[in-house]
Amino acid sequence: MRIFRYREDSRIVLGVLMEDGAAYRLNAPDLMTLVSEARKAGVTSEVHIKSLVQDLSPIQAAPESLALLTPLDAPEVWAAGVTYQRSREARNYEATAGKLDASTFYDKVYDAERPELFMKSTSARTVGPGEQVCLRSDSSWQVPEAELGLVLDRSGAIIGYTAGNDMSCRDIEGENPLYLPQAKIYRNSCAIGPFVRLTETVADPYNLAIACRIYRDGVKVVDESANTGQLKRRLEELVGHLKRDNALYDGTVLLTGTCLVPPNHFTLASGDRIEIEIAGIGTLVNTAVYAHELE
Ligand code: DO4
Ligand code: MG
Repeated sequence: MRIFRYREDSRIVLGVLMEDGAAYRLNAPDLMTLVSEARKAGVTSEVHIKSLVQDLSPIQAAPESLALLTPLDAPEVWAAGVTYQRSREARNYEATAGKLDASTFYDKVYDAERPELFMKSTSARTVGPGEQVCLRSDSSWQVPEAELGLVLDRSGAIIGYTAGNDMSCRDIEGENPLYLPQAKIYRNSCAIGPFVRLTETVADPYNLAIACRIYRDGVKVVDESANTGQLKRRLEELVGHLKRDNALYDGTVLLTGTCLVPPNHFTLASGDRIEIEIAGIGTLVNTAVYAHELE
């Protein structure tokens, strides 16, 4: 069961896509309201939503044909780093190709008890499906990072899963790890969506195929795939560190790190179409442009 939002005229509408492919318009303002209604009723969100749609007629259009938005307004997006061997190798490569040999930081954090966690985005910097993500004008080595996103409530409970893009500047981070915030946080540097799949409807979050495809002028120039089974850490472990002596807000998203890095010679160009697909969760599509080109 997957929750989405779309724009209809000037209104934001909440929808649900059921396992049989039928989609319904929900009479609720947002995902977190549904979750708290379900808790009050003592049932799972899945059971609650099934009861809400039982007398409704499905939406005639396929969700993908609607004006999809971020599935929720995430007040904060956090991200984990170097949680996959592929990311560790990529960081070591970019750090040693730059001015500072910082490989030891990435190797250490991969094995350390404490994971790398960083503030990735605020709701104003986070875009949804079909929107433009930004390239930095001061970087010449930029990539999307395809990541499984956890949608959390204020207690750190995992409400659902979404697809995320942790846009990254490999040259800026590679020059000096202290530049991480500039390599990671800037205008439209994060995308999430289009769906949140409810936790109780995912059989095994450690067995989700993830793919990242990039098209330039209609030609596929990157086609990488991996699986969340390669994740070095448990999801609860990442959340446990995130909430330690920290305040979480309902709808916070935690991106769990990338298992997909384009080949080292690749950098994004303006106009590239980025597709991030997580099996059973959804496909997030965005176009990359420089900030001054934003529509
Ligand atoms: O260490 C830098 C960030 C790593 C990251 O974003 C990732 O592994 O996904
Ligand atoms: Mg990342």
